[in-house]
Amino acid sequence: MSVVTVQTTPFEGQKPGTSGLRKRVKVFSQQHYTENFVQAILSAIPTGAQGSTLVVGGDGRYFSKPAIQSIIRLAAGNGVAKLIIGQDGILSTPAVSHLIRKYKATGGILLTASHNPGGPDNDFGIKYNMENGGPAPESVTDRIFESTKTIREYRIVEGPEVDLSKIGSTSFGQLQIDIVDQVKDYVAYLATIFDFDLIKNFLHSSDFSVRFDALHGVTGPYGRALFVDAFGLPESSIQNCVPSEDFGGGHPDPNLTYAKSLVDAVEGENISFGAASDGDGDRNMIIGKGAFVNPSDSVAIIADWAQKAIPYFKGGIKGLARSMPTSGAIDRVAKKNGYECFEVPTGWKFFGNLMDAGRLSICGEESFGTGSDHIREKDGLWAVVAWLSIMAAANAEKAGTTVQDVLLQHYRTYGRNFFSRYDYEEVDSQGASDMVAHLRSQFTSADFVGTKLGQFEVAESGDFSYTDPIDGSVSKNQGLYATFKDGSRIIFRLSGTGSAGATIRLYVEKYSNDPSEFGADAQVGLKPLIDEALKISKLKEFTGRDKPTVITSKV
Ligand code: VG1
Ligand code: CO
Repeated sequence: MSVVTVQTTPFEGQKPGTSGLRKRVKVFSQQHYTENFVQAILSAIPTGAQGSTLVVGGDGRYFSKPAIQSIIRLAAGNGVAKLIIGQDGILSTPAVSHLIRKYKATGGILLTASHNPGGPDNDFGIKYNMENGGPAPESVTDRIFESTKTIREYRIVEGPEVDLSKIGSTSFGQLQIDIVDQVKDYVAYLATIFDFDLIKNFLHSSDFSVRFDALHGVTGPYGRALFVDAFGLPESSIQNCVPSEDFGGGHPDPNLTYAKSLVDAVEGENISFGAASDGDGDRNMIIGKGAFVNPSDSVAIIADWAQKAIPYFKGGIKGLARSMPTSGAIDRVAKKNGYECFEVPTGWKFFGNLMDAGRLSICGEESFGTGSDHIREKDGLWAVVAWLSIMAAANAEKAGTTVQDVLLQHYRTYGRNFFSRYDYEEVDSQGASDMVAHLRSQFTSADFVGTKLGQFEVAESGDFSYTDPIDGSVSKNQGLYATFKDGSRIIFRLSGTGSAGATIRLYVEKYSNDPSEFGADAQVGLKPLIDEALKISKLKEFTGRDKPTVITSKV
């Protein structure tokens, strides 16, 4: 087997977004397209591809199999020493992060478009993670992008397809390939973070019932290993737990719109606790009967209970963090407990440096992403087990405590940050960028401060810019924000994970410490703010849309 150099020409638009490169399968399956991008990744590995060890796996979506065979040929052609691949090419995003760290690999290649639908007419994605297990920082993704613009050739070793279905070691020319169990290492690791026996006892000694929905994504086998095998719950505690290449034709995004069958089951069957995760297993949604845990509240509540309820944090909390659009609920927990708290741009890659520097333990994003420094990705099942730990601890203090009780108890201590996000998906790109330009000129103008949008007086506004406190790198244009005198806030930004057209995200937040409002529907209190945001943005004029496709808030 010898190295063959293949001539190619660059493709436009291979720029990694918030979390890797995401495009339609039809785009990835063009001749040379996937190979060009993977070669660009291998060329951008800071310590070089030669002699490296890479973890490879993904959510098993359509096109994963041919992509992995390409990666094997390219890895061999670039002198990679070893690939660690999940059986059948399947590994959740958190599991890849864990394996990179556990086996001290050079990095990892993740094959997923996360919460985007899969199948021949839908999305595929490729992302590179570093030796700390976290998504590549912008310095590396920029290098990848530069290389895709000038690429003229890639190097492969030709050979027969590698059978990924059998666990064990095999080789492809000089390249060693280890096919590993998808769930074992990850679930064993979670068992060191949480007290599985305590959770199990709680679930068996109360009438607290659980339903986990994998939305046909990668967490199916992980969910079964946890809920059925480890916690001894019945089959009926899990649903949609057989991964499928097109997620059963659904949208593997755990929110109230796309996880509706879980919401209906929890309400209709009187289930105490419902949870779902996304296609690649890094997101989570937590609900209770009659209760929706807003992700911005979720991370604040986990941070508040962590030392008491989760053994991993017994020794203390190093610091907290959230992405900029995420509500300030976690800031309040940090303030009360004297923890450092960071505000970073959207995307998990910005948390890694803080964790590596020992300044961050728990962090989250409003987009159903929650996690800690146990790995360097957000972790859906970690969040679910964290919540079960909280429920066990809360019930030990007072039997019969519900998810809704935990929420209200938190609001009584800290007040409530009402939060909602409106998504306008696949709008016309030109209209979206014109709208952003229109908003930028207002939000970045010095005259804007002090003006009034209805009842709201602008206190501060701008385009969010972040300077990493560890390495000093600067990320600009991360979202247009306006904060008002009463503490409320609106934010507009364009999504960096879509694959067609543009997606506009509008985030709104308002704080209240009036207990009579704590039980209210988020939409009602936020309405005046949303109306003003829509008015100043001229969203309807620019995009023709008068309704969002997804709303994140209470049912
Ligand atoms: C979205 C979310 C962001 C998240 C990213 C990746 O990005 O807003 O918070 O980190 O998806 O999530 P954007 O640019 O579309 O707003 V997923 O589960 O890849 O992995
Ligand atoms: Co995801």
